[in-house]
Formats: sequence, C-alpha cells, structure tokens
Amino acid sequence: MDEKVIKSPDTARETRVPPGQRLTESWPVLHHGPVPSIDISKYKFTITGMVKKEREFTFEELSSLPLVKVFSDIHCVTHWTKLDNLWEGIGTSTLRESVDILPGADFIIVKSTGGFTTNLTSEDFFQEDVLLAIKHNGSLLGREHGYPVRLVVPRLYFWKSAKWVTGIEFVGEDKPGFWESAGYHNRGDPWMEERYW
Ligand SMILES: Nc1nc2c(c(=O)[nH]1)N[C@H]1C(S)=C(S)[C@@H](COP(=O)(O)O)O[C@H]1N2
Ligand SMILES: [Mo]
Repeated sequence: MDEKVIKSPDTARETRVPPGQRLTESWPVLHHGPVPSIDISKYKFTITGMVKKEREFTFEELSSLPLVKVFSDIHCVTHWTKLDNLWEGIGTSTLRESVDILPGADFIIVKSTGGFTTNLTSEDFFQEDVLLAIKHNGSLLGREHGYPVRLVVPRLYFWKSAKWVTGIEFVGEDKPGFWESAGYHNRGDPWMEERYW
C-alpha cells in the first residue's frame, strides 16, 4: 500500500469486526430524506461559530487544499461492517489550519443539505484519520453516498459520517444532531457498542 496512506488504527486490530456486526461486501445506502442534486458550481462549505473569522470554500477551493488518503473500515449501527475502504479528501487537520479557533470551542456541529446535523467533540473531529472525503476507492463519491463531499469519521459508527456536508460550526456546548436526537448514542463507539441511548 502507498506509504502516504493514513491507516485508521482500528484496521490494525487483530479482530476487525466489532461486536454485534456482520461483514458485507456491498455498500448499503442509508439516510433520512431525499438524495439532493448538488450543483457543483454553487456548492459551498462553511466554517462558522467560534472562530476568529468565519470562512467559506467553493468546491474548487476545497479540493485544491492538500489531499490525504485514509484507509478505514465502516461500521453501521444497523450491524453491517464493510472493510478496506480507501478515502481521499481533505484531512480535518488541514481545515483546522485555515481558521483561528476560539478557546472553549470544544464541540462541532456538522451540517448537511436538508437540515441534517451530527455532533462531535473537537477531539473526535480532529483525529488524524477524519477527513472530508471526495473519493472512495479511487472514484468520486456516488450521489447516494454523499457527492460531492462527505465527512468520514472511521472510529465511530457511520451515522457520524455526514453525507452532502455543507459546513461545520464550532460551539462551546454539545448539542445532539439528527440521529442523536432520534435515539442514537451521543458518541457511537462501535467497539463499546454505543448504539442507542
Ligand atoms: N446527510 C446525511 N448524512 C448521513 C445520514 C443522513 O441521514 N443524512 N445518515 C447517516 C447514516 S445513519 C449512515 S449509516 C450513513 C450511510 O452512508 P452510506 O449510505 O454511504 O452507506 O450515512 C450517514 N450520513
Ligand atoms: Mo445508520
């Protein structure tokens, strides 16, 4: 494997399938609401909230940032696990360098089209294997899988990996997102089976 690929640490476990999960070769499609049609020329990614100066990126600006590759497994709370995914996109550490984050901004609300949100601690968001992905296994993301940009948070259940992501907001207090308000766990560690409240 290309040595520049960041390997999500869970892919080095002796047993890669977390408790209660089953392997699948396919890639199921799961989300609430319709698949949006996003006009790439109008796409915007925003960084708002507790930062010195809020920022906005077009798709071209975003994809001209340094790209990283991340090798990870997917664990969906509905019990399927898909191993060996190669993502390409913008590492969240690169985003961090593009803004001045204010002290106390300990949580992040990730936002997608149609009002979808998911919440993360900044600690989970800035892990080195977390990225805004634009490619999966060498191809642009399919529309149903989040084209043009989706978040990928390899160490948490896949509902944290927001598709069609449009921005992040830094906040000082945690606030449950869409699935977290609908009964999913606030954090979602697959190795601890943090599925539902
Ligand atoms: N915007 C958006 N992103 C979302 C969701 C959603 O409802 N809306 N659902 C999440 C859930 S519950 C899962 S399991 C994964 C599924 O991603 P996939 O369809 O690419 O497998 O997307 C996540 N990202
Ligand atoms: Mo899910």
